[in-house]
Amino acid sequence: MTFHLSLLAAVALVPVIAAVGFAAPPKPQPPLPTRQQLAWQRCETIMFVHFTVNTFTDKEWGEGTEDPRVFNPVKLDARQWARAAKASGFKILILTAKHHDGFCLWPSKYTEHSVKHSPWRNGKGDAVKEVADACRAEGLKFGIYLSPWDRHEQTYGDSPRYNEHFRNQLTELLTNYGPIAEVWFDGACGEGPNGKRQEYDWQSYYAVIRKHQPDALIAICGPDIRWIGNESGTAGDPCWSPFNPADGSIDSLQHGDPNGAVWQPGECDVSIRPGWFWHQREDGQVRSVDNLVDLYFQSVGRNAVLLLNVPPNDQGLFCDTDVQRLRGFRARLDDMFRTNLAARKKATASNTRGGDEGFGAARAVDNVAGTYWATDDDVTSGWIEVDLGAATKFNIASMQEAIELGQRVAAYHLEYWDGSAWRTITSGTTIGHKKLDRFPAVTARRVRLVIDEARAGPTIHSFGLYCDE
Ligand code: FUL
Repeated sequence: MTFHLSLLAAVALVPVIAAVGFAAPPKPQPPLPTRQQLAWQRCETIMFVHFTVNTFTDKEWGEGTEDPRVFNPVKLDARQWARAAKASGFKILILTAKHHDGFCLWPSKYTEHSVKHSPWRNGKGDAVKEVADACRAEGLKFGIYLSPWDRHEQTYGDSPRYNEHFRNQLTELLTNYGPIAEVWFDGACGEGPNGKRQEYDWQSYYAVIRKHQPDALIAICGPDIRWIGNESGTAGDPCWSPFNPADGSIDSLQHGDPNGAVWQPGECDVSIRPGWFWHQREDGQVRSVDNLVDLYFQSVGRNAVLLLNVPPNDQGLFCDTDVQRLRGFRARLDDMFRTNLAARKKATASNTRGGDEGFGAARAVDNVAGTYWATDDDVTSGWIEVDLGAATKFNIASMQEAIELGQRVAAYHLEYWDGSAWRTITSGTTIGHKKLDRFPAVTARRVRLVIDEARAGPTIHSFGLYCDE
């Protein structure tokens, strides 16, 4: 009996399968992100923390001759930093373990120029450990900035010896402080006391990282994440994650390269204040909430990651103003993106992969991880239309590609039906992980995201409409 029923069911299903079809997913379009790059991109906002002797000497670049005794952040509370980062939606915190002045925030075995000769915690302190622990306690990932340029270290300029010194310090940081999500290498380089210019052995540094922290991403002077080409928090438009590392031009850093063979997404580093380090005179120059929101749109909203620096003061605390602005920033974003007006609304498409609703337009508005609208392989342009059910006002659009299959879209526009014709609202180039557009409010019931050009059939993970008033 059971057998007959299931046979019947199977027979009944045959025509349905034939009519609708179960399509295979689209072939990935290389280059592709690694699992670690994908997780990193989804973090969206990362906090940078610049802290060293400069915090006490009012400098941006220390000379390397600073007396370690100037370092005395008597109220240092890394939990305060981590709480502020967490509460404002940051997912990773990157600390300057050593800046260009060479002063180490941890008691390195390889130098005397560190916290161990400071009065802070009677020379028994380890700021890297306190920050790493605080991050973990708050559920943040931890990253390190380690400046290759070291204006204190005597072996600097004696290339093989300094490279070994640098690898030793890197090893300390990578083996004593738990998982490291990101290692940030600045490219600054100078002459050592011997009058010679240091030649960094990058490949050997990378090997140390891969050995001890295979999940860590190596940023800027490294293969995994590219610098966006400025320190103003603005990605290019277009902004491709495919990249051609042989082309180091600012233009290519800004925009990436649709024909690039390597997946190297952009990171926008910028400070909440004019300087990277805390200066009392800049206490009144903390970015406003609106300005921070603009940064978010220009970085995360253009397929990059925002790396926002918040410098602790000479007490070892984030200033109240900075904390309030961070809170305001997150509150604004939460308000803006609270209600997706397109969510689970009726959606149709110009083409659906194999006629399979598993790749239908509804997947772009279902708010489910891992689903997306996809077209047949030979179809590289087309649209999805959302019927909002009633005339609805909106002024922000959010689009996301399923970048695990590669970045594809090169040009798109948004349009609405005004009762007699389709009218363009806004147009753009790349989408990638996330593209955000703001425009004068439109009130409409039917809205289309039109993909005008793509490197392969588009795969749209999400399409959202919001009203920010
Ligand atoms: C630069 C450094 O010289 C600045 O001091 C800062 O650390 C910034 C993030 O990178 O190149």
